[in-house]
Amino acid sequence: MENEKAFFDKLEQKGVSRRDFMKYCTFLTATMGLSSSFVPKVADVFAAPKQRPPVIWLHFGECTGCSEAFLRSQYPYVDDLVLDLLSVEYHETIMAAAGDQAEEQLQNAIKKYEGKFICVVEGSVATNFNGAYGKVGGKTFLEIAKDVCPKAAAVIAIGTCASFGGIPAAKPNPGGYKGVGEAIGIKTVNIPGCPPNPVNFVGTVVNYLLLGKLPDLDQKGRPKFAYGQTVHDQCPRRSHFENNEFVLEFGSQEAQLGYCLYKMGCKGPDTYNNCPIAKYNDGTSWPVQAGHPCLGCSEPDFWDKMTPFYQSS
Ligand code: FSX
Ligand code: SF4
Ligand code: F3S
Repeated sequence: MENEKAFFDKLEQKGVSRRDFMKYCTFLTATMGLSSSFVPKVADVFAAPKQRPPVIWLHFGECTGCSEAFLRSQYPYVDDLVLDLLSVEYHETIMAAAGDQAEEQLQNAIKKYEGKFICVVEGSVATNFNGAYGKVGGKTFLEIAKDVCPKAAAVIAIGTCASFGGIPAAKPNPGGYKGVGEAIGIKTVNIPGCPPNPVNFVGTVVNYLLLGKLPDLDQKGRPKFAYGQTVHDQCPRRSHFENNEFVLEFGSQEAQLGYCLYKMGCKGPDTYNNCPIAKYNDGTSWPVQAGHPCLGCSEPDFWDKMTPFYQSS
């Protein structure tokens, strides 16, 4: 109870009211596909945490957009909330240590938390030429992945690169880049998107803390709560596509939503993701709402399969 008070005092100091926080928890609970009766329990995961799982966050071949998206989460305070919830032992982008000191920190964390830590992987792994196309601290991504991932309690691949190879794996892919699961032959929880929506990562972690297990996954290792339907299935411009009828009443809600972008190359019908519901940037918008066709950024091989982006398939 005392901790809970300290938690809300801390939020208030950041200018975040209890109401704002509950609003976020309601949004998160709905995204996770849980009924509204879970909202107080989801709030407790943050306000009265029972455990802080250790996390080792590895970076391989990528642009760091996934970390950026996560650290500039939905609401400005959510990154702090999640970082408080987890005990992040190693994360090259945000840790103070560098060079040998950072390497030492990684080895110590693996030793101390073997079998207990969550390994978050960002970026894909070069597999050709013994992994020579990607190194950190003199070791190949492949060596690091083989050393660290099998010692984790669970491996979460954040972003399309870590999940399926992503942009580094686009043709001709001389380095033989692959998603981490395929590269070293392990099962991973995949949160694709380039970058992924942070709420899908947070929902996965909260599911683990609240229910003691990882969320249900589809055949591609993606949490069903986020990737169970196509973008097109949930798109507010969809009626226009289905009826193929472009008669809009001036000023109507439909007119504000705009026409279907299928003929401009929208890949929403082939892309499994919850962008129309979860949206980005504080729930402000998402590609199709902003007038841009979906590129299919969360699908395997999207850079090869979905191009040319502005032509319908
Ligand atoms: Fe890949 Fe993430 Fe795209 Fe970038 O790190 S999913 S290139 S947004 O950032 O891995
Ligand atoms: Fe489907 Fe894209 Fe058209 Fe939306 S804009 S209805 S996702 S094809
Ligand atoms: Fe990506 Fe398409 Fe969503 S491009 S962000 S999956 S709308």
